[in-house]
Amino acid sequence: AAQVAPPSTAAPAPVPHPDCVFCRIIAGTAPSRKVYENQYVLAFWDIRPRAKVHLLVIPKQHVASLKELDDLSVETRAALLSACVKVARDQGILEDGFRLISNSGTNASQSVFHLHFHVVGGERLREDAI
Ligand code: IU
Repeated sequence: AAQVAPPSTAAPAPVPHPDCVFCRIIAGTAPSRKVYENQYVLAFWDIRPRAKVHLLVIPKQHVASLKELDDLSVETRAALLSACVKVARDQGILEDGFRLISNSGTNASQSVFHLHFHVVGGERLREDAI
């Protein structure tokens, strides 16, 4: 019988964006404290944590911000949100409550232009913090 390859479920290899620090973290050429990774996303500690738990969840495929969300595959979009909840649960901050933030663009003071979600908790957060 002819051999038929099973349909591929692998995500396409991420295309690194030149001079993007988060693309370097994904490539392993810049350091980070990783907590979770799958074929679509990576989660790691924010280098300057502003709460007891402060993680970043990013897509492996480079897009600058939520403005470009539709450039990501539907699998990646789903994986991003699921990973945010998973890392919150793994850090033990799901029950007491946590915050999920993505600064997008100038008015939000976005500083790294690779889409990322801040997963913040582990303590009582001020209303105007993070
Ligand atoms: P912002 O939402 O774009 O303002 O957040 C960028 C975050 O990336 C900020 O909290 C930094 O501390 C964090 N960060 C990091 O974790 N590792 C890095 O190498 C760099 C920034 I540059």
